[in-house]
Amino acid sequence: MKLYYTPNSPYARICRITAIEGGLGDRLELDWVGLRTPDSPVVAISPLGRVPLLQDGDLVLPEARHICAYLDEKSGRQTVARYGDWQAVAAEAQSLAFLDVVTVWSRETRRQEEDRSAFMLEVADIQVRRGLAHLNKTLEVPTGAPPISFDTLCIVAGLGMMRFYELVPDWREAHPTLAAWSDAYDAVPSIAESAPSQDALRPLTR
Ligand SMILES: N[C@@H](CCC(=O)N[C@@H](CS)C(=O)NCC(=O)O)C(=O)O
Repeated sequence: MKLYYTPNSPYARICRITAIEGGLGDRLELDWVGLRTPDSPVVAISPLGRVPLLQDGDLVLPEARHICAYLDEKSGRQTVARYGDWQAVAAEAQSLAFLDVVTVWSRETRRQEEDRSAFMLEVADIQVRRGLAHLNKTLEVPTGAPPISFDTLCIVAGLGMMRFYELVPDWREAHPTLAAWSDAYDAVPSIAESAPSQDALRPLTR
């Protein structure tokens, strides 16, 4: 199995952590690809050229949630909420939406200054701060090993991006429960080793 990824993609990060936690780290070949480059190997098999993208034989599977469900099938674990368990699906969808709005915000900040939309920056700021307040109110700090699920990994990846791009500088003081929750997860080796890094940062291009 091969995962096309970029090191700072939060969606790919979720897949990488899920593979490691499922004991599939050795079976998953990682291929760091360029984005928005016509010669990217991803474009040849998936027209929009996005990551994460999993290839296993003739299967070419986009979307982090589907990839994690596929990895679950291989590992025998369940990290993705099962359709039917609608409360879990709803919680997962909220967490994914949090990651999505953090991603939108971080992308906007990475554009050339003259291309940035003040409106989009303001909307994303409001949404992310609402998301933080919701998470601070609803999450419980794990007492033992933090449960790894697609739901919790969306929050981990969203907070990781938010911190990396310094989007909400006072978030820890404003949301102490969430900060303690985040510290517990950041101590998990697969999460620590997959954190976004300056070395992997690339400018956004068309
Ligand atoms: N909904 C997708 C989101 C994937 C996504 O946004 N990938 C970004 C990298 S983080 C990408 O490939 N962007 C390519 C582009 O913007 O051209 C998922 O869950 O996998």
